[in-house]
Amino acid sequence: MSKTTITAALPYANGPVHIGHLAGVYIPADIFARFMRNKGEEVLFICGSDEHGVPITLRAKKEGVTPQDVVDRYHGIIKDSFQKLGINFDIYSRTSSKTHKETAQDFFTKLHEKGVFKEISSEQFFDPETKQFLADRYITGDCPKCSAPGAYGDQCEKCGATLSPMELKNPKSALSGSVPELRETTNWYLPLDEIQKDFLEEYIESKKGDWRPTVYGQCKSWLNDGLRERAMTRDLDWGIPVPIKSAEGKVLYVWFEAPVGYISATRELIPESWEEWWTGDSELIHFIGKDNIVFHCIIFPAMLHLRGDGFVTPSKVPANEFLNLEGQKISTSRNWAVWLNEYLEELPNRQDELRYVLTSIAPETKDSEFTWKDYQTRVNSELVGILGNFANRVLVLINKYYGGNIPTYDRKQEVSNLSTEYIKPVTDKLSSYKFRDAQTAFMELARMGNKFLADTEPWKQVKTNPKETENILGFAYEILSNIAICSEIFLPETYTKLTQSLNLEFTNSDKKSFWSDSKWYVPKSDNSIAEVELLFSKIEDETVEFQMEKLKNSVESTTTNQTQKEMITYEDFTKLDLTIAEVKECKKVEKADRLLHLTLDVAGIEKTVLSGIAEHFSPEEVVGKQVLYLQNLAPRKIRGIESHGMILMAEDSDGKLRFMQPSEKVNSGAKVS
Ligand code: B3M
Ligand code: ZN
Repeated sequence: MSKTTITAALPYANGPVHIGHLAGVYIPADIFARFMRNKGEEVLFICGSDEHGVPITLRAKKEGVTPQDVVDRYHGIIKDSFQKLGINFDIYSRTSSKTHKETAQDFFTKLHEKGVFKEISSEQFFDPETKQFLADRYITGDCPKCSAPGAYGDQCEKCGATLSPMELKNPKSALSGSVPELRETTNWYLPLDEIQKDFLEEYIESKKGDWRPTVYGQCKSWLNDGLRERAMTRDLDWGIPVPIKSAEGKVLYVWFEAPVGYISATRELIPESWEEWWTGDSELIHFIGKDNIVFHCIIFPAMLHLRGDGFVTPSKVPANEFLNLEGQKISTSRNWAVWLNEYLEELPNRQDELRYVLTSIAPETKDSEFTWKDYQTRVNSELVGILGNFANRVLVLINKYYGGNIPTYDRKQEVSNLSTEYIKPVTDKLSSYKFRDAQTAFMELARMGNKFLADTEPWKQVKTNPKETENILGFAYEILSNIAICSEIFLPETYTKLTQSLNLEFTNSDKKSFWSDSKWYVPKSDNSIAEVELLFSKIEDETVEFQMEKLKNSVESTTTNQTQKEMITYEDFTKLDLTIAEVKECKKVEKADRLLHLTLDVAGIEKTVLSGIAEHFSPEEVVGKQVLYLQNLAPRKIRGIESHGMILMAEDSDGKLRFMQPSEKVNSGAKVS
């Protein structure tokens, strides 16, 4: 039997995981790994923390701690929260481990010895104060496209333009604030342009019709654009040192070594025979989000192919799209997220509810949406109303009529029909990585059970037709047993509860028959059920209200902090000439919807200002107000009118403008400092 190595993208250890990560990667990966294991396949399920890369050093800098402090904190939180959610990795490792460092350096050395890399010198920004080369994110300046200040070397967050550091106007080092210098540096490049022709074109073509169209399509568009060589080393100090003498001070590019983290985790788990899981006829399956496709479908396969030594290349890459939250993109920087560790604390013993809802809405072929209202509806109407309700009715009736002993019963239903109608749809969907549909097919079992009881009404004929009642409840117990065995891969906590209540232990051969042969399970009838425990309880409105309030508050607090601009010195501040002025006259500006033309009195001197507040205030509302006025702002001609200075306004979270006024009337021209 061939081995299957299943990997899940290594989460950056610069924060907890959130529901977008879970729906996109970790829950589908866990369902699939459980399915494969229960089929009797030889499976390894691999993951770990991705502990290098600029996001981690940025967080460390922001918190005034070391990158190692950051990754130590979050590696623990992430590992613990995955375990509590029942994400059943065979190993959850980390890329700051010794084994990973050795494995990644060895991988690089092997490629280097084969002469794979191109050594290319180029000019990079260097910080003369901190004496280090600057990664793109460490350079800020004015955006060349929209002139917004504070653009990064790789992207302008204001207009979204993708940039290169050389394009920035007035570049500055984000580390020291000094003006960076251009210095020559050499790095080792993977010649993706050459590999494209020699290998990648054919490799990607071979996935046509097999990989999801979104994944295959994205790879094809990169190939059609033509791949370029890509640096696999960086001038950074946090990462894995490049194992070449002449590469002092350089580290391996995080996206070179992170995928090698799957290999080093395997090596850590099975030191003596890890190669068997990465060579020969073993199958490699990567679960990722769509933003990681290029690394897992282009770069890593190229690395594995060039490495040779029998290394296999990824056979499946079921990448998901993105999950949105309450109508907005999930944003860790704006704290617009539902964090797994917080969910587990605030909604204890509701792991399966989260797994169920996120699988129901998983963004398998297009972006999808999580709302707390929908979460409540699905839990209350599907888990409580259908699955929990059926289980409870069967257990209560068997306890009530037979003291908990399962009656011997004559089955009228054909096992082969039941297998085809109810089990095969689940296993077929799982085999084609359609986890949403697979879970829907699983829930069909409970729907069928409820209908069976409603149609046969055992409670009505228990006195008049006891034998028929035994047949009904005996088969109802059989349906519930199939729900139990099936629940293990979607709802592991529910599986534990059901096997306890039903007093059932499924053997490996039971599971293999169910999952590999898609065969309906027939329980032994000389059995008795244990205590009846409700599988699920309702989500109350208060829970939804609490979570919505929490989400709203967390964004406001972050947004407030977020708008803090670059630090200025006291000297900078003293240059501002702020004063209180009085509005003497005010009128609209011809053909300019947003502008008002104001005449101010500043200690008896008249000043003309144009202000973009016409959509918020009428001229009448403004005349007579005392306003905060910046009077030494260089005059600008707007619509042919010379505007002197600026009136300062506060913008509320709902976008409304408010005047900044003294708490009591002061004389016009009063200084503000
Ligand atoms: N650390 C996760 C991300 O891009 C990234 C995955 C690495 S998998 C080798 O969000
Ligand atoms: Zn811009």
